[in-house]
Amino acid sequence: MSEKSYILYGSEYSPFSVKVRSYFRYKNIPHEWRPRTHENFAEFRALAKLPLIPLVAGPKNEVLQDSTPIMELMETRFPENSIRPDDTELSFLSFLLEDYGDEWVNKPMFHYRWWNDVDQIAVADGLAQSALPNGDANAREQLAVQIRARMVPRLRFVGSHEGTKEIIESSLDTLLMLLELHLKRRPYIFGGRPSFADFGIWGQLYSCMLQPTTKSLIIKKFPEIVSWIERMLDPKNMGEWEEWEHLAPTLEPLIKAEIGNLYLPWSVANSKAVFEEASEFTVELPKGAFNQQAVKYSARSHHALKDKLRKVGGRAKLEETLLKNNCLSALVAEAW
Ligand SMILES: N[C@@H](CCC(=O)N[C@@H](CS)C(=O)NCC(=O)O)C(=O)O
Repeated sequence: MSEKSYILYGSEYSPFSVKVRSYFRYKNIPHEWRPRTHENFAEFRALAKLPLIPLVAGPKNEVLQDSTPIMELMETRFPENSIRPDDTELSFLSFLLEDYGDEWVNKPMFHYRWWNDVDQIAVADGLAQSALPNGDANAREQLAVQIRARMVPRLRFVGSHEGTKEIIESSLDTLLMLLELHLKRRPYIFGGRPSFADFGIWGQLYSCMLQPTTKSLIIKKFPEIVSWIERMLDPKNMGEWEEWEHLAPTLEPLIKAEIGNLYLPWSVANSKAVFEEASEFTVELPKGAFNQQAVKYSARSHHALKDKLRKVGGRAKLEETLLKNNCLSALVAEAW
């Protein structure tokens, strides 16, 4: 590894880690992918400000965490093959879809990961195997049991419980159905090149492929998504950004159904709860009430998205698109 390389600590099972790894690959950023293991955990902990992966250790003792800011910073250092569509309005939509991937698609991914026995067992085994690559079978088995017992109760952190199960599962169905149609005509969400949107949504769907229930759902019914998931593992520039007029017929339905009608109403209600220091909140969504504990991180990313929208100059056409797709009010609301 050259001295100018970045070390990327992550896990194959961490959607945010593989998101950054695919980004580094696409941008040809010199890096070493270092799966976090029990053996290197002390080294990771000494660097980490937050106990989270991905973590990027850069030249000159620099430590970076949080996938979106990592990628935004790298865009300034490695401007070639930008992942922001040239058009500022499309660039904003790409951030919106990325944010939806990170903060909402994470729910079905995590829900399916820890809901059914078959998925709990497969993922806990995989996580134990990656944490102890040199351990014996017995140690790995014990670790898998511990991981499963620790993670299943965390379903409530993403709001997954009997009362929300159907909303979460049908949201993934809708995303897959609409994304499948959209990807029939292009290799990436905004045309010939991957954007922030692809990396965000892909990280979560790649994780879904490591879980038996979602893997079989995707493989059975969504061949375009399977190809895109494979393509995004090591993405290449395959052409130009497309015009909104070409993208809109199949991208607007996805934005409206998933972001306008589900994710943003949830996100506003969450931000309001965080603002009011409420520990939990309930929001009425088209398929019923969604109740969960308030998430500070998602409230921060909601504010960051609103800031990004404010910075788009001459955004009349964008605002019209957002309005038409039920997204505008959530992104211009004053307090939250
Ligand atoms: N917003 C953060 C989220 C990072 C995150 O939630 N990472 C999870 C794994 S996907 C994590 O590190 N959880 C604790 C652990 O695995 O020890 C990002 O985009 O990087």
